[in-house]
Amino acid sequence: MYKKLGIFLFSFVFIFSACDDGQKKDRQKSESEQPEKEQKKTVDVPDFNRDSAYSYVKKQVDFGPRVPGTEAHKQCAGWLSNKLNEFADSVLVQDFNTKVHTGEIKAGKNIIGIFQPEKRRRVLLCAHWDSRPYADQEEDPSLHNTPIDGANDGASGVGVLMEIARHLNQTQPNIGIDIIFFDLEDYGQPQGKQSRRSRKQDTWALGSQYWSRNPHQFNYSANYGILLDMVGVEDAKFPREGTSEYYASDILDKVWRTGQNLGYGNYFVDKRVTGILDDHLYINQIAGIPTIDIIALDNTGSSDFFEHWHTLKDNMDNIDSKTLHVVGSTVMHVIYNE
Ligand code: AHN
Ligand code: ZN
Repeated sequence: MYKKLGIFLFSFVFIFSACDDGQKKDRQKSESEQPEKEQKKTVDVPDFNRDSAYSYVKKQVDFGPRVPGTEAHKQCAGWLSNKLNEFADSVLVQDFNTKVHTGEIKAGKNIIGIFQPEKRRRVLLCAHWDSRPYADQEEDPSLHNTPIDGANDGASGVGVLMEIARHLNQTQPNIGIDIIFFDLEDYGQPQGKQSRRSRKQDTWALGSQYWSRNPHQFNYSANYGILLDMVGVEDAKFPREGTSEYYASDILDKVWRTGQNLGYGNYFVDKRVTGILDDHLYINQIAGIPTIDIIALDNTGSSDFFEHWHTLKDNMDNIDSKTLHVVGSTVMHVIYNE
């Protein structure tokens, strides 16, 4: 028990209270005094800036592959926590050690930004920030041990959330938001070669598994969660993914309806596909927070991942800021309307 607490280390990067609390309270008061009709008026949602989001994606990729244990990973963690701290009320870095599929122990960092901690109603937004150590979907086997840029697979979701964080600092929604950048999502066991007996369980999403068992606050809960994964390719198709449908179909409905009403029906498609093992699985199963995954699959409409998944072509050449905007503005419309 104490041992467990012992490794549950938080480094408080900074806690600062530069927020104009007084002003915030006045704003809330005047809102609640408005007649009911007025309150139902559609709210002004700040404009998600696609160039800003793109620059946050590029910044991460410029560090090099963010593979746990490397200098690029360390440098990027520093940038992410400092940047998030410019926007959030506080940032926590949850350090943990975990065994990966090779049997090695790796150090990971989940980076958590907390906005309006006083609010009881909360939404969790998350993405993974590590990148895969293996380009194991390359045709040429000699490339299978090369780490990938993970521009789409990893950096895109984090870039969108960082841009949302920038707005949360300027315009507060009625709910609290927690943003988590999970580490060690993509260290999963490569498929194929091994026999069935040596195939290991639960080798993906290690940061979210850790956090789901050890949330950053005692008794932490959120009303629901939204995971972003691979949200940066041109003409992305986001299907209704099975794990999300099983645990949180009402949230899926709400987000898809919002995207479709904004004119993004070509992205938020009503096609249902089988469940994917991703960070949200453990948030649903262990933390008990209904959480959906906005995840791009192959845009031909099959249920495979996008074309360059786990290859060296998952780089900035294949990031489209229009898709970042589609996802970012949809999520912003959802949270500013809560
Ligand atoms: C599996 O391949 C079982 N899950 C992949 C989840 C993932 C990897 N998301 C991004 N990279
Ligand atoms: Zn991946």
